[in-house]
Amino acid sequence: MSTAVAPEASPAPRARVIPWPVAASIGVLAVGAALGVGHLVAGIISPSSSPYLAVGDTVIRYSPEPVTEFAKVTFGTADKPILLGGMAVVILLVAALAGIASRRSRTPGVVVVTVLGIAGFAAVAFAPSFAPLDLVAPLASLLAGVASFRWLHRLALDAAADRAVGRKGGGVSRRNVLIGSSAAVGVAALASGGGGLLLGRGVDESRSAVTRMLAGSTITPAPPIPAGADFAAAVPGTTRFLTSNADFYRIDVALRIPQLRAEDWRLRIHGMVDREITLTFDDLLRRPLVERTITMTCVSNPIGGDLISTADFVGVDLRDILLEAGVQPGADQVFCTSTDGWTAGTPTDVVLEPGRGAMLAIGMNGEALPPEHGFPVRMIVPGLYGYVSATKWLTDMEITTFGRDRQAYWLQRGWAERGPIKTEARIDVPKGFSTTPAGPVDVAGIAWSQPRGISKVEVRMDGGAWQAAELATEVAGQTWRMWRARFDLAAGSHTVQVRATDADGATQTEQRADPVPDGATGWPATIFTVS
Ligand SMILES: Nc1nc2c(c(=O)[nH]1)N[C@H]1C(S)=C(S)[C@@H](COP(=O)(O)O)O[C@H]1N2
Ligand SMILES: [Mo]
Repeated sequence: MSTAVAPEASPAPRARVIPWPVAASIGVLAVGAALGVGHLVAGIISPSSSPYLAVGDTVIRYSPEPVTEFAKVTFGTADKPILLGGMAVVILLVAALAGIASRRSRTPGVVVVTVLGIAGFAAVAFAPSFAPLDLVAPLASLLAGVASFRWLHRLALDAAADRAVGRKGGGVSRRNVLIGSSAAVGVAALASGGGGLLLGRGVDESRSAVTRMLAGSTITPAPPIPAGADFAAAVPGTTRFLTSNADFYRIDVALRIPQLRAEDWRLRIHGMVDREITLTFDDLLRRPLVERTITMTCVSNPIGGDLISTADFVGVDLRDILLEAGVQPGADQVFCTSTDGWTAGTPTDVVLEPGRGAMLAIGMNGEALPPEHGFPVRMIVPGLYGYVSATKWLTDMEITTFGRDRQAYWLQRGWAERGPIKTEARIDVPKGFSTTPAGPVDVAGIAWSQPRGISKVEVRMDGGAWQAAELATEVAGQTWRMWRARFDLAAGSHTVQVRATDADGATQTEQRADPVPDGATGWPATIFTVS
């Protein structure tokens, strides 16, 4: 020591440098605290106001359509966890770099943490379902991030200064204060994030209660499914007629499944109606409950794809409700909004078609709707693709026109205004590029043309003559229908093709089309080998 001045009064300036691993940890801890606190406060006030989830939603919203389509097809339902996980890695990496850039001065770190906080703030503020109270969570998140960064940074500088002059200090060293404080921030970040997740749990109880209520209610049942409705027993690998809830395809843009209890649910029906109606869940239970077997289909389903499933849905008739509200002349769009801000526009004439069976569904395959399929209430219109009709977590229904500035989510992204389901078929067996032993070869699959139904399915092998497939017992026009055929084939490579004809005699087109803008078309083909 060449100086007589006390080290704490004037430490050598060069000595106050935070070692880089400590600096990186401070950045990560501060941003972790920001994310956790934001999630917790959002859990208390409004789950969708979590800045982390709002940023993820924004990324999806502004991703070009081919990117979201790619993610949907490649990762299926795992696309959101993968996005959120990737976001976490990127954010924490940025946080670590911000920490390292702040080894001497806290300014770079404070700036980066603030910019991240503002990004979360903006994502919440510009979310489609924004309400002013939603700003509390991102604000708390920003403050928690900046405050923890400044606090830990100061402690780290102190500890660095001590280390530079080799001071051990009596009692609690400033190094230990830093370690203890860092641990506290880390634990608080994890606990608040976890607390935010737990706050959605009241919904589980609400769902169990609805399942019990449905079991005790009088429901007009759907006609029983005949034994011959599928070939699942006879031809292994083919589709079962009813899809279990766990296997039912899922498509939505919700990062976090909306947490809405049945007792808190309201549906406001307004706009071009004679009488505005607000329905509670109890109101629905007091109406006649019907069960309908319906095959739902996603417009994004590629030829041969599996975005199609069938279930027994229980709910109330939507046509009756709209007749009570009194739809005014010219109102050609039923514009629906879900709690997460997603929207769909359904043609009014289809909803009001007497035999169509449009419904507000509350039950699915003998239980309350699963959360991911829209608990507590969703809409279903047989014969329309989901994006124009099947709003999950439905809370608002505005009767309006397509012409006004009410443009639904996927319309803004280039998909068609009306989404009638196209007549299509799929080959389930044999699987593409599989090898089948010589002998009779079963070819089987599904065909659909909701709400008309299927009258004929034809199959041809290696470009030969079309021959009629055997059809399973028809269940209803608004469900799929299974088919099968048997061929004696020589060893070698074969290509089988299929085409379906609807109840009106129209055969599905051979013309290949992508799902965008109104559903894929073309005759499916499967190449396989007989050994
Ligand atoms: N709230 C909400 N409802 C939604 C969607 C959505 O993204 N958000 N996606 C729609 C689409 S595109 C389809 S195909 C169906 C799928 O319903 P499912 O996930 O229950 O199979 O839900 C529709 N309802
Ligand atoms: Mo869809």
